[in-house]
Amino acid sequence: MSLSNREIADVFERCADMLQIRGDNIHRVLSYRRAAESIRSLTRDLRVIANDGNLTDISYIGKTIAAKIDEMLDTGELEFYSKLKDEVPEGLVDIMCINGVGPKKAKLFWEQLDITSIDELRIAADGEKLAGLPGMGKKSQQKIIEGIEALARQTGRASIGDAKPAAQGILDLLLKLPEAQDGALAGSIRRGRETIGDVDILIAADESGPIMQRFVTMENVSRALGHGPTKSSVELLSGLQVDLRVLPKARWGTALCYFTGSLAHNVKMRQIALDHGLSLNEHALSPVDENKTIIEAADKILCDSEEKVYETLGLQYVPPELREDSGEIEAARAHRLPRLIKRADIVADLHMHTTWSDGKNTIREMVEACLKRGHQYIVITDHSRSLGIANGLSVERLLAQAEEVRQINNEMGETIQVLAGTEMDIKADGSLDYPDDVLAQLDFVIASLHSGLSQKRDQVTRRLLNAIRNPYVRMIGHPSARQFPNRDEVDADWDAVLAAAAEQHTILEINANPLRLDLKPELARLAKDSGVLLAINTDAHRVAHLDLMEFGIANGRRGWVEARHVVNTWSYERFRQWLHNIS
Ligand code: DGT
Ligand code: CA
Ligand code: CA
Ligand code: ZN
Repeated sequence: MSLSNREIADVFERCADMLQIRGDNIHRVLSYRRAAESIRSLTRDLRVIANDGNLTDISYIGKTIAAKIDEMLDTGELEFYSKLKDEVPEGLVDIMCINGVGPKKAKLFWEQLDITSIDELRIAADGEKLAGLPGMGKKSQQKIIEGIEALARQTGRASIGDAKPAAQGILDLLLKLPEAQDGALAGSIRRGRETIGDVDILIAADESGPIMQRFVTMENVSRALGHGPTKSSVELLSGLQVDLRVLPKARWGTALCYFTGSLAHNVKMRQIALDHGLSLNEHALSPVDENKTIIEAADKILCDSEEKVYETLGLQYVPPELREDSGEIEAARAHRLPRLIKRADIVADLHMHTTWSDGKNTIREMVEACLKRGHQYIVITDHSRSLGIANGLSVERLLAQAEEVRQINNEMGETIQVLAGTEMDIKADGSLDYPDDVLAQLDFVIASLHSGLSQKRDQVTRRLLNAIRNPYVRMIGHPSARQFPNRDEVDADWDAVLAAAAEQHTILEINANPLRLDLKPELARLAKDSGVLLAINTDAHRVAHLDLMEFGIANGRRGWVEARHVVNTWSYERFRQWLHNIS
């Protein structure tokens, strides 16, 4: 009966959709949307927070929403939601998931044709009933049919690991056209989100025709969803949707800002602009009168760079990964934004696998590849014995591997330091997979959860604390064990885990694999604020995975992480000293 954080967030999200269909004030709609987002990014169970009476400490949760959370936790239901459902059929929320159908159209179909589900909409479209509606036509009716088909093929949000290379490929292709003066990825990809709803690309050009033409006729397009002079959309064969906007270079700054988002960041930026007597949109900053109406006679301020937009509003430039309205605007105003970590700060990778367990390349191949990528030191960390499916190493094999690692390290001389380690399983019963006298023979020990992931909170917490407190464990790998798309993070008392990690100087990993990105940004931010050391590692199972580092960096940046919080930015000398001092 008791609802999870995710279920409560879903209810608020649906309330927002229904309020929007009903035509409620946008601020009211947004308040539910933001509450849902805020709940999704929580690191603690709502039940626990509610018991402490601290719900209103959560960002975007005021008294009204807090009372609704309490109601759902107590009864498993929400009267407000039930009443909304009496007023606005729930199926309309599903209809709004169709590309090109917003609240206005959903309402139109409902009021004019009594349509309350995607199936009914499909029947109406096939029967040519939509074309006659106000503002609709044969073309928009056909678009709806295609939208329904696309939705049926869609499998939710794409991983950034899939979406980003695809998006970059398209951007590179368009930038080769002579008309293209500049270009960038925008939207959630630019902000480095873990999953991507659709890809947003911007190109600066005076003449958009040839660019749009090239875009809708790319080889990997399954269908064009729209083709116009300023905006076109396509669906790729992979199912991924891509929006392209072409605009004049003089407006590049405002456009890139606007289409990078997030929506919540934009809303706040617009408010700040109004405080300066300006209206901000994708085209310009325009002077307004006291009624907030644009003064047509006044000169607009065009911004050809994002820097100029922020500067005009008296703000420090905000890196895209921070644009989530989670304190970045306040920090930018005080010129106190963090100096976020960059790829160039990383000089090591502390987590990778080889053919000794479930990796695809030998130790030597991994070492050579890391040398090529400029790493100063790395640790070879294959799986431990209880992980049979991953060909985990027995004690004998582990020690034999360590010997081979040291031999290769000698051969490499000063070019790169190769350390012998393990990714040891924290077993379901809470014990560790190797005894201490074995761990003592290794240079670096990771402990990770791979099984018993649905255990109760106190059980999982106890396992993590036991690993953190072991004198040989230096790092916890992918601490929450989440995996996209469908494995949720473990339920653990993160306050206790972070406190113990800080006290024991045990590193918590930010696993860079785009299917993990674990610690998640919110937890990484809490961790560094609690004095926990972090490391950003690829967990590579083959040479190509070593290039996934950029996703871990983006994830860290979303968690406000700086180079000084991350041990694999340290020189080898400093890292060696640190290992020496704590053992
Ligand atoms: P996604 O695609 O779900 O992963 O997330 P985004 O953030 O890429 O969202 P998307 O593609 O719908 O829109 C791209 C950006 O455009 C978004 O981050 C903010 C901006 N944007 C979209 N719609 C609106 C709007 O109605 N008002 C404002 N101010 N900005 C908007
Ligand atoms: Ca997008
Ligand atoms: Ca979009
Ligand atoms: Zn691993």
